[in-house]
Amino acid sequence: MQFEDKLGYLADPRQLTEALDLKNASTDALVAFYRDMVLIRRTEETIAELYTAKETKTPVHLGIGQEAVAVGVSAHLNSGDRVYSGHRGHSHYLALHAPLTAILAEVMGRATGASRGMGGSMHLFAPESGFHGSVPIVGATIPIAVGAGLACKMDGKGQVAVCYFGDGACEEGVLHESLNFARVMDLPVLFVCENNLYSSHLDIHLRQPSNSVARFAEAHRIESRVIDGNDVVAVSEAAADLIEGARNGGGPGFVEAVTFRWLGHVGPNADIDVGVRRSPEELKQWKERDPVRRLTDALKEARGVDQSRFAEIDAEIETEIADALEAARGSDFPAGNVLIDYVYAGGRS
Ligand SMILES: Cc1ncc(C[n+]2csc(CCOP(=O)(O)OP(=O)(O)O)c2C)c(N)n1
Ligand SMILES: [Mg+2]
Repeated sequence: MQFEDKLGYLADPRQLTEALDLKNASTDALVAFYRDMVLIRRTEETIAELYTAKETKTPVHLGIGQEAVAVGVSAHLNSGDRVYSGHRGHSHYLALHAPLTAILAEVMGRATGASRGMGGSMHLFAPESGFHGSVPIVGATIPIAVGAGLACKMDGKGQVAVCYFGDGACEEGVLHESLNFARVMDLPVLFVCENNLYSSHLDIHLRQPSNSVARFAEAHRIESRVIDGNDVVAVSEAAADLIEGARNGGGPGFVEAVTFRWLGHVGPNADIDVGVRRSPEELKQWKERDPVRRLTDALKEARGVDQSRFAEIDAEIETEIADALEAARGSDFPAGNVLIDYVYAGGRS
């Protein structure tokens, strides 16, 4: 079989390493993107440290290197919109400014966690921030987001549902059923695929006849954008267009954001020893496409933002994380007798 390299330069980490083209985005909005991306990265680095120190009570799937996707999409969401995610969902939760203490407490198994300390990293929940849940079953939240899209349409208030998933989820039948239903019913759903070219340890070229997944959207007549997922401006532009269309009755949209995770499938190691083709060279090249560094380079060069502004934000984030960590560590573990209280809606009785 001939493998189709449809992504070309988007999947070649030696390309797109230069400063971003900031287009006409405002400097304030771009600095806010920087802040959100650094908050996500530093929180995930903190979670990695907690994991290594055996302070976590859960496996952790880290998305360091992929921060631009969630930040670019979330910039266009309003209160009342509903976001769903999967096993690698920290960035999707944090980009909505969902509570920092609750995510740290959750991975540490504490009662103040986002799922009361009983779910772990892959069961985050913060509906007051628009995050309606993540679950580890690959593809499982996609139809739930479509159901939320149906509810948004029935409510008629111009709200949208967003579902984040990986390239691996395109190998689940439910994605295709969901795309079809969303199209046929013209539902306001944004499907966001973080195509990091790997599912667990398996390179996409060993799993698919093509490295681009937007063809599945095309098959269902859903408008799609295939973009550099490490370019927060490109993500923001694509999301803005498709979300606006969905709010105005145009039906679903699909973003294929091409990106790469710097760490391994699960845990804080790099997985360069277990992967097929995931070599130290490839990883080093992908780090050259760092979404944070490309944004700061552009803000310095094109907008004259001083390094001291970034340093100030970094310091604020360090304090924010330290405070959240202290609060999480100070929280109790859930009492053993509450274990089945939340299995069924309405509680035990
Ligand atoms: C239905 C199902 N099959 C298999 C798994 C095991 N599994 C967990 S994550 C994962 C890989 C998913 O890859 P992708 O969707 O590309 O997301 P990424 O990890 O790259 O972010 C697999 C196979 C699972 N959790 N659920
Ligand atoms: Mg993947």
